[in-house]
Amino acid sequence: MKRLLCIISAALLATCSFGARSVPDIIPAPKSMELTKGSFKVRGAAFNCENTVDARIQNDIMAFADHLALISGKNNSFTTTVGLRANCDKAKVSGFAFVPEESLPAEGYRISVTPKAVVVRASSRNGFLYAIATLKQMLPVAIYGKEPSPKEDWNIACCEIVDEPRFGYRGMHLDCSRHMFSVEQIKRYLDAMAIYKMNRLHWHLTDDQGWRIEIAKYPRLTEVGAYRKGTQIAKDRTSNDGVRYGGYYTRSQIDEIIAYADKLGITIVPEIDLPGHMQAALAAYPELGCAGSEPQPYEVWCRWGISKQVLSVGKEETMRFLEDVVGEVADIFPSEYFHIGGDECPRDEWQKDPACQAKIKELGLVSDSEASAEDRLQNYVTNRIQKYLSGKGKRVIGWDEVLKGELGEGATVMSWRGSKGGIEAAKKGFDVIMTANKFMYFDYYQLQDKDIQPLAIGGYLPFSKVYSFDPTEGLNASEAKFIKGVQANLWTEYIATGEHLEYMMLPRAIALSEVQWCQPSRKDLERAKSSMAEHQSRILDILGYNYCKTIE
Ligand code: TNX
Repeated sequence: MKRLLCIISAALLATCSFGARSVPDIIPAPKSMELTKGSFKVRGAAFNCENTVDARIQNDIMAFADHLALISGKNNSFTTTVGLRANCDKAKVSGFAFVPEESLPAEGYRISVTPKAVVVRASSRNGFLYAIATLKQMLPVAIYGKEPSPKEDWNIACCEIVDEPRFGYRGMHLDCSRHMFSVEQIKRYLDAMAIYKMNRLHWHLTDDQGWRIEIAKYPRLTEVGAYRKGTQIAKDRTSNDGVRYGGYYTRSQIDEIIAYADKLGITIVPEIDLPGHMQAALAAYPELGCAGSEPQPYEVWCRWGISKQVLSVGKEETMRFLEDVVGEVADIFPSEYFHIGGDECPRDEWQKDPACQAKIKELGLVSDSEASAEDRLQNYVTNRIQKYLSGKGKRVIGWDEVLKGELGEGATVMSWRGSKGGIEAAKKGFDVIMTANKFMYFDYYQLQDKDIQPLAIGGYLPFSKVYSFDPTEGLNASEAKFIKGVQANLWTEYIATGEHLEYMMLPRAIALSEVQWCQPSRKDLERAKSSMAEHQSRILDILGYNYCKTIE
């Protein structure tokens, strides 16, 4: 009963107010928000921007002003002004005022709304973008659409917002190997991320079941490696639907996606998964494998699971191939981070492969209680690729398997087999991104009743469990500093369409955003759920996202 009353009063607060929504309902919740008296009339308000603000940011602000004008049905002028900042400090401005404030943290911002002005301060482009994202959640949801809606309530409540993220790396991952998604679909994925202030898309571009990025030096990777003869049907690993499946992203499509993401303040982190998960590459270049000289022993895999067919990293030719590939990919993506995979590389073939065994001997690698000689052979690969990429100014990320044995200084560990690997890495002084599968695997079911959901890989990961994730659990304050970010992963073995992809992403990505952005003291599951029911669902509806309507 008490809870019901709470919900009713929250709903009343959210709707019947003096003009504007009296308590702005924003996800992820800002660090602090204090309501003051009155409201600001947005319709027709002038936009002013300090002239020293970067031209690119000015364009972002102008685009927001134009869109607001279109939807609210009244023009918003845009002017750049000298000395605007000093006037803001003296409260001598009216309309919207965007001013730089270097003392604010990276990606942080402040918004001060009075009946006369909305003053927005930030120290970086992303800070301004997040301020705009927050303002949009304070406006009628029509702002997310394309239709002029002048009749809406174009006022925002007066308030003081001070905001900054808890973690600098706030990611979503997307597997485009098992199934491919169109450029348009990836843009929609990015759009949803941007609403919730995420800043990294980890793009899984290669795996056993398909190679999805053109590499000039190795054309067969896409000519051969991008296509499989068929796909297993549902969970039956012996089945094959017999339908050829595949494709890849051309260089210009990749550039288009990078640019689109960048406009939203999102950096794309490419992944080339090595030295396992390489069966598609082996189908294209069998000489890089451990299978010897049999005629074409490989095919792009048509099943899900962990393939035993891995690269023969004992051959110098294979290492050069890897360096060429990651080198070319590194030149395409501006991201400082480069993901080199490293997960699930079975040792079966390496134990028998003469080239790998010769390399183990040459390097003097031995098995001990900590790691096997083959584990150390993977260290050799990881270290070599890391060195190669750092020569190109890149920092590598690896799945937590890379921690076994000796990991090179400066690598970042992505903890997926629970938080264990991340905790171990942080204690050793490595940077960590938490993607613990029990909390962050969006390929799991999100409702208890499996029959009412599309087939999923397994597991049970409802909205509330995502929300409950504590990325620094088990760490003291100085160790917790190594946790640089949080990400959810979307593996797509059982997800073949854009609609299904959105269903798996949403609304769980909304829960994720508060794990990434909010300090624990700001988190409140009941608030997030009611925001979902009252507000976020309407944003998703107007944008036409397919999302899971039930929240558990
Ligand atoms: C494990 S997470 C994998 C993926 C699968 C996923 C399915 C990780 C680094 N490797 O190859 O798609 O499980 O949940």
